[in-house]
Amino acid sequence: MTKTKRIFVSNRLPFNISTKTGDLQRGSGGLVSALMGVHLDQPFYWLGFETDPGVAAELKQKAQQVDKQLRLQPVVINKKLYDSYYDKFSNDVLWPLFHYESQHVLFRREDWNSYVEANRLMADEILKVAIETDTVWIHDFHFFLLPAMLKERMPKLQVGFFLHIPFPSSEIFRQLPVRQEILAGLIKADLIGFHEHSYLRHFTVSLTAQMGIDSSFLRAQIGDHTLNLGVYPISIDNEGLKEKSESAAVTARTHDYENEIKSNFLVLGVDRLDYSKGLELKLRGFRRMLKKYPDVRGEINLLQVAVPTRTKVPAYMRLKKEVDQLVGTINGEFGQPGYVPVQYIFNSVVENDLLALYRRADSILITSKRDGMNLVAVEYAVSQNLENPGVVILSEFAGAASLLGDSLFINPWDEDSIADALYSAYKMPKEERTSRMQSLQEILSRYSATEWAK
Ligand code: GDG
Repeated sequence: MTKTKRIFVSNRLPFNISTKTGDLQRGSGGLVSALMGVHLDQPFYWLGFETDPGVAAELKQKAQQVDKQLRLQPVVINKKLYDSYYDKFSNDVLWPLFHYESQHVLFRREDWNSYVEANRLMADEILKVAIETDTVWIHDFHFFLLPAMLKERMPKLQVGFFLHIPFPSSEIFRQLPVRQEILAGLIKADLIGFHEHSYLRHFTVSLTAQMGIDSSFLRAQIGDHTLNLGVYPISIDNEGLKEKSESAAVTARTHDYENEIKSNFLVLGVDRLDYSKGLELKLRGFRRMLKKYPDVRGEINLLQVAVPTRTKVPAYMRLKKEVDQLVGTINGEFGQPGYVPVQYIFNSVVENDLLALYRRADSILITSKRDGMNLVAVEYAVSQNLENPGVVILSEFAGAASLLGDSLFINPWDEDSIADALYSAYKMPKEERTSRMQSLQEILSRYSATEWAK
């Protein structure tokens, strides 16, 4: 008898081939951080797109070096189709709309056609490796149409779908010209998971408004098909991350940073340079703090790691320019010899450096305008040393806010809210920092990527 297997599907595979060394290299981003933390005790397939056939062949061959259970299945897609389905429809329509940034939406019918075609290509490839008793787990907004495409041809296949970004209010969702087509594709899944209750609620309202389908909070009966719905906040490999952050290599790096980064109170920011992450709001809030609380000048520094993303897209270029200017303005206005308030890195850092920065920083500042979850907040909390922990300052618009109740919450649109939270974090007595962090770590110890996946 053929063994039942699990099949993961995401836009890209979790690895690529380094152009410098030719080695397998882990991809970045929240989805990879979470999914690579899932430990499964049986083989699983992972399908994702790759535009270069040579890289695809190499990926397949090298995959077992990292995990013997993992069977990477690169699906080769033509570059032109990929650009239209991914860069255009997924990233210029679905991403901004689902993050309440309608002004960035650029809908073109031909890109929608590419999205349908790319979903069909992925469905064909899944059906080459799947049998009826398998479970397919689809990740994210790139594949809203896959559940229906799979079920049509293999009705008994178990199909799960997890949305890594917010599901927007029905009033926003209805702006999408292909709103019904998207829902029709998605509702054929057996289970749809969201990070947060409000996303699920928005989804059920749209289901009623657009499709006339009523649902209880956790189930919709659509003819003879039962669609299950659930809230499953994503997590990471907490134990693994904790261990790494206490390792000798990270401890040595943390000491380096303690000597190199001169600051009495270091606030850290780690975000992709995406408009959803609110970097410009973060800088305005930081500037407000320096104005409103003169005693912090010379004391508090912000170190912002801004990871480049979609650098050739005009909206992202404009954002970069605005951020560059704000950094210059703040440093010009409040800098002194020996005190540069904002240090800004437009690059990514390697994992050990990131963990050392988490350990070195006195606070993490997250100002997302909208964020499905936000794993940086989770990672920061997990990596803290309880002997002298830092403070999590978190936007109320990040999904993580529902989980991390002992953070200091801010409304990123309110400069004073950011300024006041920073000042409170700076003044916070050690006992309060410790009790807040203890409670955050306690909550997070109950969540792991593997439990989430189960
Ligand atoms: C999407 C949703 C949701 C960042 N900079 C560096 C680096 N990172 C890693 C972090 C973290 C990940 O990237 C970022 O994850 P987030 O969750 O914060 O954000 P997105 O990438 O936008 O992820 C998000 C997530 O999916 C999962 O469902 O939470 O809401 O938008 O793991 O550590 N890693 C390294 N260097 C960096 O410079 N090594």
